[in-house]
Amino acid sequence: MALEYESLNENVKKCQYAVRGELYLRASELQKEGKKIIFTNVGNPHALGQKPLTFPRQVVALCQAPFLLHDPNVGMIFPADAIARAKHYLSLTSGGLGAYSDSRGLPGVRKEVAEFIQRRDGYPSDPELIFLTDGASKGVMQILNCVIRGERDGILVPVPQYPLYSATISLLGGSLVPYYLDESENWGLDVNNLRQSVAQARSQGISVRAMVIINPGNPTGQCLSEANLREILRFCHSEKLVLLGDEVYQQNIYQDERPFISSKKVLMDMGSPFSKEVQLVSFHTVSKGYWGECGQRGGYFEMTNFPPRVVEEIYKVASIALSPNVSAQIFMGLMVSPPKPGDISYDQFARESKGILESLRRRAKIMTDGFNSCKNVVCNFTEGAMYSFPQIKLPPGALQAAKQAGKVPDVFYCLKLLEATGISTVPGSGFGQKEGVFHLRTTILPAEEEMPEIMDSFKKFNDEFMTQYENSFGYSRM
Ligand code: DCS
Repeated sequence: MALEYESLNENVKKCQYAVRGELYLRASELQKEGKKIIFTNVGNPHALGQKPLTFPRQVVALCQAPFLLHDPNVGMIFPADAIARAKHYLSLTSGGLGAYSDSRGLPGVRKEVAEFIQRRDGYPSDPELIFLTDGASKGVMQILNCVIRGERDGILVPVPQYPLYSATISLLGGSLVPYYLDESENWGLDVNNLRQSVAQARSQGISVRAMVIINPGNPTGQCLSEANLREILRFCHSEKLVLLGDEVYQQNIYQDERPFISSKKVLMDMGSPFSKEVQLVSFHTVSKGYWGECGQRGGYFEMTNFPPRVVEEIYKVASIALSPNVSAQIFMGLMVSPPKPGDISYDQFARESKGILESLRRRAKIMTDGFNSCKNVVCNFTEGAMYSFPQIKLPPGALQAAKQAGKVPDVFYCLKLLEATGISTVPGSGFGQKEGVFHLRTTILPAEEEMPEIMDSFKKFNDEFMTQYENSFGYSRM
């Protein structure tokens, strides 16, 4: 039978991914018609003008074109430490970047990742339990694939969440068990809510097997405290849940009260029995932080407290795809072992990375302040990650108009915003919402110098929108 829409895998049809959904498609159409679009729907820093860090690109360029290493002029174009590093990475491969690696990634790079984790957390890390992946996404998919056996297997996922989780769970035919983050508590996580979510899922015959945390949060931007992480780990221990710690934004921190602390470190600090029993998978990427190398597709995951036979099976699953991208593995190696003080490239690397992070910190503030100055909009401060997630309090007139247009209210608002200003956002419903509450997500990535103008144009649109729809009914819900 031919593959028709009707005969597609139902799980594929059910699966939704709003980050590239209706808003994105309409924005692409408008762009083709010649309208200037500000794409803030995807956390894709280089697409919004962020320059690549010089050192890693020099190293990977040399790895891609190894004949340059034999050119007598190579030392005039590339610094000696980049040349040495390229030779080092090529020596770890079995035939350069054109050869498959082991399906877990190059052993030498996995060792560098393990050393990074050990330096970061102060606890040993075993390269045999680290798998390199094509971006964190592929790692998340591999692990969920191993966990989900059918629709009665549930995964606890924060709401709002990044739709990689909801989409993959749908695709694999599992059940998403939501737990709600508390917006009025700066998107904090209340363990009592978790208990309720699990109890409710169990009463429906669902066996809850794993829990996802995103720290720092996407789309919510909060940084979890050490105490909160401890509670979560204790909860996973008592409920026998695998914790999936999505820590892809660990370099993106914009406040000083709560620096990033990894789930692995907190778990190890808790000591026995937790440190020996809680099963944890931690994910990281080269796509975020001050690297923003989304197109390179580099990531890793580290497994803690998994029996060797399970690790073997996950290895088998990874082997079906033969090998993660080898150039991406080198980016990962470079990210976890960047130039050190005293290296020729250190000053430039430190200057570039500091410049990006400081600008992101300023942009986080400009955005939050901008949103909070708008009528019927409230926004928690972006403590970390790359997004702002303002709540939009839509008046009844707007809800009515959205209904007439056959749109979900936040989609209606975001489409109007796009048409009026060219700002392409993602409606909050794409990340999950409480009933009757509306948000949008925007990245904090537009160029800093363009930020005031973008926020002015947002404010102008929003305030006019609110006035129009409040007046259309003569009253406001607020
Ligand atoms: N986890 C989270 C929480 C993410 O936000 C993303 C990407 C990923 C994993 C996957 O990243 P990589 O596969 O590139 O490593 N975030 C998307 C987003 O919300 N906007 O842009 C991409």
